[in-house]
Amino acid sequence: MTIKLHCFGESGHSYKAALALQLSGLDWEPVFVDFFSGQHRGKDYRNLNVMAEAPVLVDGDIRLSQSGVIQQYITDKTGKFGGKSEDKYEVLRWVLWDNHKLSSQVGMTRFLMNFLPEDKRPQEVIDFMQGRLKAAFATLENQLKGRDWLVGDAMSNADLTCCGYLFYDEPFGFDRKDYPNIDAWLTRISAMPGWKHPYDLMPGNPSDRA
Ligand SMILES: N[C@@H](CCC(=O)N[C@@H](CS)C(=O)NCC(=O)O)C(=O)O
Repeated sequence: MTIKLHCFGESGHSYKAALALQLSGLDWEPVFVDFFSGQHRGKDYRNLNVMAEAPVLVDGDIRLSQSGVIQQYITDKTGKFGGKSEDKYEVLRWVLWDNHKLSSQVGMTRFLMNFLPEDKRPQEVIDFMQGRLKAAFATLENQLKGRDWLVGDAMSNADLTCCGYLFYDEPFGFDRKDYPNIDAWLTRISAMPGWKHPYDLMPGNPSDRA
């Protein structure tokens, strides 16, 4: 049975799940969530996910939200991206760090800078968030010093979670040129067979609302 992922192109959190599905080789298809019309706040969507967030994975009777949980489900189903058994907690550490310090803050900053009407963009908040993000980018850059992958010697959910927002071109205070280790790592990920940019992997693109 084809796995369904409720998602949308602008969502880096969705991309973390979509990319793991895509690279795992599982049979899956995206289901568009019309986030910018508020679909995720509606009753039907809340019945799907009480947290009112994308992504949501549906595989038969199984329904999961939270990209990190979905990634773990894909690992349990395929044996891929979990890292060596002794690295299991290290992978989890990076997934939790990403959800707290990296993707959540990039997602918010990118939303404020790009998807809010120009006259509603709160510059003070954006400046504050960019300061926080600089620290997160530095953490990632340091971890990747002298290594190909965040944990162990192969791509794992640690990489699949942390890269989620960093392939997007909309400005959020990140320039790959400033972070050579992150830049090389993103190039390594995008060289994986089957890799696609978020806007090529999931429906929904800022140009749809232009
Ligand atoms: N930690 C969650 C974050 C999910 C999330 O915040 N998704 C955004 C879309 S990118 C969302 O649906 N936000 C709804 C809202 O904040 O109202 C995950 O990794 O799945």
